[in-house]
Amino acid sequence: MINLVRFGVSIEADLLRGFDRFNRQKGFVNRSQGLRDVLRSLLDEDRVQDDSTASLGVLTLVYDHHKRDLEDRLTTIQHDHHHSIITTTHVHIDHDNCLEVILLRGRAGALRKIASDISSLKGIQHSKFQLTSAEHMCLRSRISSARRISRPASA
Ligand code: NI
Repeated sequence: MINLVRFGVSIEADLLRGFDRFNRQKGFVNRSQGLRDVLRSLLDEDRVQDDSTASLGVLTLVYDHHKRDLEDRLTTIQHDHHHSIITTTHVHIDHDNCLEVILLRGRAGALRKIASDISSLKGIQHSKFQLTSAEHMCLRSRISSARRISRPASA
């Protein structure tokens, strides 16, 4: 059972009006629900700042597939990091443009590096990377064991 705790908060009236507006837009039924959502997001953002945090990543890319060598380089990088990549979805948006969404699992620092290496490839028109902490999920042990398996047998 969830252990709920009540506490009092004093804030400026303007700030509270803004928070109430935010809650209405989000469809939250009360301030408690809105505050829990805001706190979870804030704590999650903070956790993934630590490079060692077990995390899930979503990398969204838009690019022109006619750009020389780009698809080859994208494929090579993804093969280099196949332990960290869960899946990749590719959509042909129109004659020229592609949307690719890459889902990743691993330590926050390693995923940031992979996302940065991919996003900085010449020809990528748009990229967005989102990280979510997986520390509280069973994925934490799977990420740890994946790291163990990836070590050379002689080590
Ligand atoms: Ni395509």
